Amino acid sequence: MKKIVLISGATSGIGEATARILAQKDYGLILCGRRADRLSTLEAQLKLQTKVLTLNFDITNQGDVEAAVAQLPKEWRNIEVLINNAGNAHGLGPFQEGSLNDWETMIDLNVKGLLYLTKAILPLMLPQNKGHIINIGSVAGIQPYPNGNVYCASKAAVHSFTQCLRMDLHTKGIKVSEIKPGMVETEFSLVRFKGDEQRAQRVYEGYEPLRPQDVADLIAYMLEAPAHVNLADVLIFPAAQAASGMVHKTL
Ligand code: 8X3
Repeated sequence: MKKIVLISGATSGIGEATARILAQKDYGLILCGRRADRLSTLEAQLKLQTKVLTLNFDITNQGDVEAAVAQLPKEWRNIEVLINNAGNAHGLGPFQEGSLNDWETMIDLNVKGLLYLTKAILPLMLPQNKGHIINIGSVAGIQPYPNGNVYCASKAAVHSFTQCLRMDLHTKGIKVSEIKPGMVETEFSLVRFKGDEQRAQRVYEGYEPLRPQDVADLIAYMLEAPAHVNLADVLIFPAAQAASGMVHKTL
């Protein structure tokens, strides 16, 4: 096995696609997620290609994050790559009509969860004097859009934090990168619109959105770049997209 990679939010979308591509490339995979059934299915499939360990915990609970990392067996502790992928949007509407519960969920998951996991993994990475942390942000973090309020703010926090973390770690041999995807067809809109399939589908109609595999390919490329190269900050759009909310649809 080439390197040990830990992926949060590995049970669907970009996280799952990344696990599948890195398994083909012989990385050892620690797959994290809340959906135990999906984790075991993925583990059973990917075990045919590489070494896999699954960790089933809630990233928004700091105690659970610490406990999950503390219980890693010795042979899995040399984590070289952390992919902070877990994150979601909940709701899309004017701030004044927003739900406190949705805001808490996004801040807890997109911001605090990412911080908890990074804090827990760094003590394993720092003694190696090498490593790579890839945070999955969003174009929403640099180009906020109407009704995106708290989601955009949470991704702006990821963007700002990633830049600071790169400064804090650049003397420690640890690369820090951010990927900011535009429109990617995953469960993202289904979650954002609380299971409303028609509304979610409309987001991806009339153009070819990115697939989770497109972002996973980028992650693999970033990991396989020469040691002296860091793709520090990458915006990735489908060809039909020019900016947040600006997609050329042919409907
Ligand atoms: C996903 C892209 O534009 O829907 O973060 O926020 S967007």
